[in-house]
Amino acid sequence: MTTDTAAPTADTTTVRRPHAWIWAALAGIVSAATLLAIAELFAALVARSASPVLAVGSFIVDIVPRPLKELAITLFGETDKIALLVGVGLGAAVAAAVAGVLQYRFRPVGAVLVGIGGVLATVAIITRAGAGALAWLPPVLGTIGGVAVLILTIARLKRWVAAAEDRDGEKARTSRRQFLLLTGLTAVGAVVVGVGSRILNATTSSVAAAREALRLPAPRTTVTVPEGANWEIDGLSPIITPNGDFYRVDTALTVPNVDPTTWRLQIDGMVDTPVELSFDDLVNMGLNEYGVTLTCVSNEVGGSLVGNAIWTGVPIRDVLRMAGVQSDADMVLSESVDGYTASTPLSALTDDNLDAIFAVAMNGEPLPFEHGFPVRMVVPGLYGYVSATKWVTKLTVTRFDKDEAYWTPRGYAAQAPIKLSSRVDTPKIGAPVPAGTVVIAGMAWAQPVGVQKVEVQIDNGDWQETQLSTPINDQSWVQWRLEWAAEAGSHYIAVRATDKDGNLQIQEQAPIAPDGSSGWQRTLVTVS
Ligand SMILES: Nc1nc2c(c(=O)[nH]1)N[C@H]1C(S)=C(S)[C@@H](COP(=O)(O)O)O[C@H]1N2
Ligand SMILES: [Mo]
Repeated sequence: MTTDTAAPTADTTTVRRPHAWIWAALAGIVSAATLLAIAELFAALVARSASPVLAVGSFIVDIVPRPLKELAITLFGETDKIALLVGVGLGAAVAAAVAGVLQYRFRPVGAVLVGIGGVLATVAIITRAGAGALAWLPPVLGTIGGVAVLILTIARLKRWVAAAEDRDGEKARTSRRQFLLLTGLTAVGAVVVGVGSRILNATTSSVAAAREALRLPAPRTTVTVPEGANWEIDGLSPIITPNGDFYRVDTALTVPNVDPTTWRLQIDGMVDTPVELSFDDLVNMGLNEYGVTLTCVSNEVGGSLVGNAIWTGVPIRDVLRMAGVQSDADMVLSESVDGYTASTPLSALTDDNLDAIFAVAMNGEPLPFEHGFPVRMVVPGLYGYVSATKWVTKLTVTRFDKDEAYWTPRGYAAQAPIKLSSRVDTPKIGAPVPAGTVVIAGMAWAQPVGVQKVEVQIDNGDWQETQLSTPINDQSWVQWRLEWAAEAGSHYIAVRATDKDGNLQIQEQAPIAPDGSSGWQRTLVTVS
């Protein structure tokens, strides 16, 4: 757009005035890119958690109101985190472009704005849980670099514009070249350094090696999946959810890296003696296996935010006993390394008949990073957000009237038992099935008492009892199946479960907030 086509040096008519605002906006973006690149570089070197984009993203995760968060999850599904980061990036780019223009027009306003942005990012970084002592360094160095780039590039741009306005062709070309050279090289450098550092930061974690090397003591008791527990039916969920297929829900933008050799679990609050355990201390208390189905409060009727695994761990009650819980306490606030908290009724953790555990392994391997490595909680019968804290490092014994957890001020109940539920896995809505014998099958769960029966209703017919697979235990879901002589046409299939206490699944529909969805799933099947 500003190319002076093979212009003879003396011909002043070819000196064109640059599109200064566009170049200023670009310089602003390059300045922000420099800020981020320097910060990422030093984050990779001295403080891995000090990435400005991630810190600002995490800050946004924490402050966005619940309806927006739900919208984000429904719009973007499991990619909501990537969508958020892209959004943060685009927002930063627009702000940086504005800062560039302001610096050009009203010096030094743009530089001051970039400085303020850097300070805010620094605050977002150092106030996050788990921020190290050097966490301020990357964003501060980045901010200095970003401000310097903005001041220098805009100064060159001004020289270029001034020369063009003076119709001084020689000077205009020189200053133009100097501006483009500085801006271009800085841009390339920022992209190379920034992307390289982020990749370095994300891929060279010593924790991955620590997980590979981890050898856990053999569990003293194991869970065997009984004969008849798992039917292999097309479309039906397996009774044990493979780790790679297990749903993931958390507020962590990047998965926390926790080194088991430096990990500590602290128990304090309303206890006789605060306790601190290392990873070895914990596993040396003796490991057992437990089959437990985990469910998210955000699971809609018929949804897939539920999975079942064999967890290896240590009962939480044994650890609480070491600390000695005071009699007027009624809640345990568990906290993860990234500051997330959950409020669990004390009784759910101390009950001798319910095995709430600190889990260290999932389906026979150390916890995957996304599922809480090295230690997470698993509590039968409670939704994950009030019990299943991943990357757990601290328990505070307290009271519901004294403390609250992450989701409590964000529209979810402080206490939330999992609602008795059933779901149709096959046939799937929208996938036509041929007429004849069709197997209708799905899953049902009723922690902590177990599923007594599952019934299916086709169109407006009678409720028919289905066949249940052999349960692993009462804390694990079961499969159910029913053979159906399907005739051509559209049919509704409804399902409902009853637990072993005789409670029928709630028919009334409820949304996921504040304490979990309810309603009988009804799906439409086309038989051809
Ligand atoms: N540290 C941490 N732990 C957490 C959460 C979180 O956001 N951060 N989310 C909870 C929620 S809402 C659920 S449903 C379960 C999900 O566990 P999963 O991702 O292993 O399936 O983790 C729980 N533990
Ligand atoms: Mo959840």
